Order: sequence, then structure tokens, then C-alpha cells
Amino acid sequence: MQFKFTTAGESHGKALVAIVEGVPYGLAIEKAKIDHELKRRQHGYGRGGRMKIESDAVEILSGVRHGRSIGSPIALMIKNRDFVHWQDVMNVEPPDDEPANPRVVTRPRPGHADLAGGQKFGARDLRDVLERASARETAARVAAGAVAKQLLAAFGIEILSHVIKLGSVQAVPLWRPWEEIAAIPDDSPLRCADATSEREMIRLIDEAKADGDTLGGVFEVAISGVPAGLGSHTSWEEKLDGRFARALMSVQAVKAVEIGEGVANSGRRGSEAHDEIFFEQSADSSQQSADEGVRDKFTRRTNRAGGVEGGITNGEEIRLRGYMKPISTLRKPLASVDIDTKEPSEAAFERSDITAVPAAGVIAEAMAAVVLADEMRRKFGGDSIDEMRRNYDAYIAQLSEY
Ligand code: EPS
Repeated sequence: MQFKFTTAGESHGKALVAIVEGVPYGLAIEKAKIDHELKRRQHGYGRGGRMKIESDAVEILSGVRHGRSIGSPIALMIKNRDFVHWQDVMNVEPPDDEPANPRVVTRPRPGHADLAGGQKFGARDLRDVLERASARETAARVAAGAVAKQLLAAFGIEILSHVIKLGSVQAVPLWRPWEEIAAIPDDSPLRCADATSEREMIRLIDEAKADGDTLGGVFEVAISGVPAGLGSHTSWEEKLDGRFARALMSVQAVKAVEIGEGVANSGRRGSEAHDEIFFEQSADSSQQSADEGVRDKFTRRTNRAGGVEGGITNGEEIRLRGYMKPISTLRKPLASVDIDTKEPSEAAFERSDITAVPAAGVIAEAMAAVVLADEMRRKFGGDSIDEMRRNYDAYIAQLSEY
């Protein structure tokens, strides 16, 4: 059984939708938890005017009955509140009359999909491309990811993210323990664990805004409670680091992905790069402590691998980093060329976020959740959550005997 999803919807169309498949029968699904994730994605200092218009909330259309999944595809819908301003421009039907302001886009933004997408499809109105390329689509991903998170939470797996760099300002120290990331309040301006760095980041955003510019940065996703043994070394497609990289790289504007301390490790000696293996015996290895779940276990004192070795989870916390380029819609536009006149022309601008790195972290959480939910479904199968749990429990028992 696979866990997968697909999305549909344009940025200024009627709604975004996600269809999620592979949720086992009988899983408690809470709409409030999906809405909570949607709200987290919308938050963050440096977002633009659109976020004042949208207040994302999900409507669950299928696959859930009386608060529990029934094993069928779960369809989720998020309405675009801004659609009321775009009904003519985004009309599904051929218009009777030309809209008063058709908002045709002919000046591609460097860094956006506008020009390459226009060339690919032969589109004379670049809106046909940008409406779908827009990161608005990620609201649907986050909704699907929130379903994946509810499946993972049933097995004690939790996912968080934080911002570790914004523009040129890097949080010090870069690496933060789980507890510090978990303690960042949901209404924190940039979801950065270090208050001093966060103030600097805010100052940088204000400067960029005043200059009509934009900023990128780096976020980190942290995942706890993952058992050893998800993913596989046996074939390139099965390697979990590769699957995570693809999932995170597919997030709009993410241009590099790092697993653990992958970048720093490339410049270290092997003796400084790998996580040595130890075996800890529980203080009391009597039958009573075994019954209480206190077991002997393999341990690491470092986690530079970020919880994945050989494409397989090793039982440590998973750490994934995504590097986001600056947003490509600039108030002070870059040089471009009008696709009709071929004359030099400034790139199109209507409005823009200054930065969206905290949001990208939330989206990456959702993508990582979907990949892990899929790994859990592949390994533990089952048509119902009860059957899946029996299989999971048997494997955990096997692990503890290893
Ligand atoms: C986006 C452009 C902006 C962002 C949008 C992504 O939208 P608009 O063109 O309507 O101002 O606000 O992000 C969202 C709407 C969102 O929900 O994240 C783009 O071109 O990618």
C-alpha cells in the first residue's frame, strides 16, 4: 500500500484541492489539525498583502466519516478568498466579452517559471503558467501533509521545522536540540530558535522591503520518533535520502537540500564526519524493566548523518535542510523582455512576499510527512489502522531483540 497525494488548483482560481490516498481505515482525522497546519504556513514576518486576504481553512469532501477515515481517497478543498477579485480573469468558461482588465502577463520574471513555461506550452499569456507555478499550491500540500502527520502521530512520530538562516543572517549555533525547536511558539515572527538572530533577520527583511527587494534562506525539518529501518539501501529509488531530497526540492524556490550535516561533512575527515556506534544497557535489565519497555539499545553521541544511513532510517532524529532562493517577484523589478514586442522591459509586478522561509519550512514538514507516511504504509501495510499497528508492534518487538 502506498500513501500518496495529488493537488489541483490555480493561485487565483476558485479553490485548491488535494486528493490523499493510502490512509488506512479507522484513523482519527481532525479538521482542526489540518487548519492548524494551514495557519502555520500562512504565518511569518515578510509575507505580502495576499496573506491578509486569505485565511485558509479546509473542507473535507470525502473519505472521512464521523471523524474517522473509511479507507477511501480523502478529498480536501481550500477556497481561495481572493477569487472574488479574479472571477473574470480566471473564468472557466470562455468569456462573453473581453474582461475590462484581462491582466495578461507578457513580461516574464527572472527566476520564476514564466518564460520557460511560456516557451514550453507556447502560451502567449504567461498567466497560464504562473497561476499553477505559484507557491499558493503549497496550501494543498500542507493539507495533505496534515493528514500524513495524523497517521504518523498515531505511531509517535512528530515533525517540526525552524529557520536557521535568513538572507545573510545565520542562527548561532546552527544546530538546536529538539526541545528548543519544539519550544518556539507558533506566533513567533520567523520560527527561529535564537532571539538575537531573529531580530537581525527582521531588520534585514525591513531593509529588503524598503529597497523593493526579496530574500531567501535556510530552514531545517526535524523528525522524532522514527523507528530504524524505513527506506532501503537495495535500489536507488528506495533510498530514503533520495526520496526526501526530491520531496523537498519540489517545493517552490527550494534549490538545494541537505541531509544532516551533509554540506559540512564533505569538508571533514571521516573521523569527524560519522556518528560512532555504542550500545547502552538499561540500568536494570531485569524482566520487569523489559516489561516496562526499558530496553538495551544502540546509541549515537552525534547525529551528523541526520538520521539516515545507506538510505535507511537509523533510529536517530531525522534532520533535513532546505535552501530557498529569494522570491522572484520584486517590487523593484529585474530586467526582462516583453514576449510580444521583444523590447527590453521590466518584469511584471503586482504584489509580493519579501520572504517566505518560515512558510517553506512548514511546507517541507508536510512533504517529509508524506514521504514517511508512505514508508510506514509500505513497511507495515494493513487495511486498517489496527492491522497496521499490529504489524508495527511486531516489528518494534523484533527490533528490541536485535
Ligand atoms: C506567489 C505570489 C503571491 C504569494 C503567493 C505565491 O501571491 P499573489 O500573486 O496573489 O500576491 O502570496 O503565495 C500565496 C498566495 C500563498 O498562499 O502562499 C507566487 O507567485 O508564487
